[in-house]
Amino acid sequence: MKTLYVTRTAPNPRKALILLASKGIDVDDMDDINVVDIDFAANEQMSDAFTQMNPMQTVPVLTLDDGTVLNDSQAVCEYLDRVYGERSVMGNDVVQRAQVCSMRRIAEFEVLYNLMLAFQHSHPSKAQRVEQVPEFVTPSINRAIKALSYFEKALDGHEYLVGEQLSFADIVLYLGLDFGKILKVNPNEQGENLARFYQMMNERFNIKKTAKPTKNCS
Ligand SMILES: N[C@@H](CCC(=O)N[C@@H](CS)C(=O)NCC(=O)O)C(=O)O
Repeated sequence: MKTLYVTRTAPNPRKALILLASKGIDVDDMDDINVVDIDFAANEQMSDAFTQMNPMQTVPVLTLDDGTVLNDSQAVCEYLDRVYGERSVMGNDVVQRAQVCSMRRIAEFEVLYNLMLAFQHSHPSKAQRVEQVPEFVTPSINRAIKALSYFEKALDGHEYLVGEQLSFADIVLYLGLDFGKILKVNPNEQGENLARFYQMMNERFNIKKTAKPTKNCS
């Protein structure tokens, strides 16, 4: 049995959950993947057992039947994309794959990661994890907002970032926009194309859609 370790509210594990959802797969209904929810509030990612498996103390992690440990969201998503579902969200041909890769990396490094850094340098819950530099917060948020203007233009006249179908680049951009809300970056105020894109993606992939199923007590 494979095991997928996630925290369902955090952007990097959400990539894996949304990727599967975009293929019509409910992670909690998979026959060969067991899902383990890691509680950040209880610092479960710092436990000895988890640290032994992933010394980076981050989620997502996917462990395979032969004991292989994939401890990075890109690796986990590449694996899930190839093994499950019919259509790849990483691109259907060589050029599309390259385009998805390019858009995904810009969304990741310029938008999502700058916002994550701003969060890590400002939120009390992360004080244990990083040496917080408050001066870093505003420039990081501003850098993310500046990069969003690139995507506002890219989405002009287009539903998705690459081609006519949803790709992994869209998923990462959506997660950047959604995470920005924590830092008071309103996804609906970054341009009309981004607002439309955010609403479309949020309808399909908001946090509730991939939430932990509640136990049936009957
Ligand atoms: N490069 C890693 C980064 C993963 C990462 O930073 N995950 C965050 C959640 S989005 C985490 O696990 N943080 C643990 C913590 O803040 O203690 C990846 O993309 O998988």
